[in-house]
Amino acid sequence: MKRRLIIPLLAATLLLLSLWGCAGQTDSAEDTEEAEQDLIVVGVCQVGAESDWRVANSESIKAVFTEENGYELLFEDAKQKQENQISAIRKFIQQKVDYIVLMPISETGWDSVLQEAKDAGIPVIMVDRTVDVEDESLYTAHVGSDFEAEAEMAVAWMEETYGDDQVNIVHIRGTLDSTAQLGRTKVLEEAVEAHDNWSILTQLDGDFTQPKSYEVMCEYLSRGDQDIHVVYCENDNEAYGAIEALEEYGYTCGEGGVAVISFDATKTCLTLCLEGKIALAVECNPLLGELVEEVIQTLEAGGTAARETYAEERCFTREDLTEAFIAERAY
Ligand code: GYE
Repeated sequence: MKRRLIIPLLAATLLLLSLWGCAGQTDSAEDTEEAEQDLIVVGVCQVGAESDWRVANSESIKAVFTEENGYELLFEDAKQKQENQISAIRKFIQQKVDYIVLMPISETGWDSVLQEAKDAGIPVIMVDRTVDVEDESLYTAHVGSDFEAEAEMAVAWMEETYGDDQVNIVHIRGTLDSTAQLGRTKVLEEAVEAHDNWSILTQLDGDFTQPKSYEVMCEYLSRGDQDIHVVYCENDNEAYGAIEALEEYGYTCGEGGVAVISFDATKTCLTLCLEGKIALAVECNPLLGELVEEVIQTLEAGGTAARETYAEERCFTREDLTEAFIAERAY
């Protein structure tokens, strides 16, 4: 339901005009009507604030969906719980928002609540991750990243770096059943299958957070000396936790030591990459606000939004980076 916003400046001008005795010359009721603007009400259901990526993603959404841009933003932080996301969607339906934007924590378990949104006639736009539903018409569009393509960049780098040498990999997974985890894991596992000289020493669950990754990595390293070549972390914060644990246990990260691979490539990660502690940073662009707005504007104009919109992404090694480049990055 569109909300009416009276633009204060125009209202004040009308008041002044009437005080100056000009009101008789204009139809003030009509002008007031013209001074009103429809706000598009957008209910955003964010995963939480588990990573630097997530914080940048929320900021990008909040920067776009402002009253000045014609929106009323209802923002819910689900604190990394799917049940909170489901309750938030139900609340948005009751509030009769115009659009629901969902960053789904996991891929499964959405069919009924999305059906409720569909029955209420509210388009749902998936952002960042997506969902696995039987009826694809339960959501209108997806704006995010191609997580498999990201992981292919990491695999290509490993092929180029290690050639026929043995590669022992510690794999720290992100939140299980999230699109980012599924894509990044699938490509790695398939590549390990396809390379006789690659093996996964262990798979740990870091839940995309630094403390969890530090904890599981410490637990693994406490079992004794490991011959680790690569630690494949499914996001930056997991990489920070892993590095902390590795260094505590006497490993060197970088040149002549363990190669840490990270996804997101936020500023701190790029700085660690420039310092040599992170070998490869695969970019995952969190600045999705404007792309989401484009979808909403297309729908507002009666058009059909693209089913999938992927942000452009690349990867970085130390050689690609300078301090100035990192300083200029928006996230
Ligand atoms: O890589 C991670 C975040 O889904 C792309 O979630 C997102 C991932 C991102 O917590 O940092």
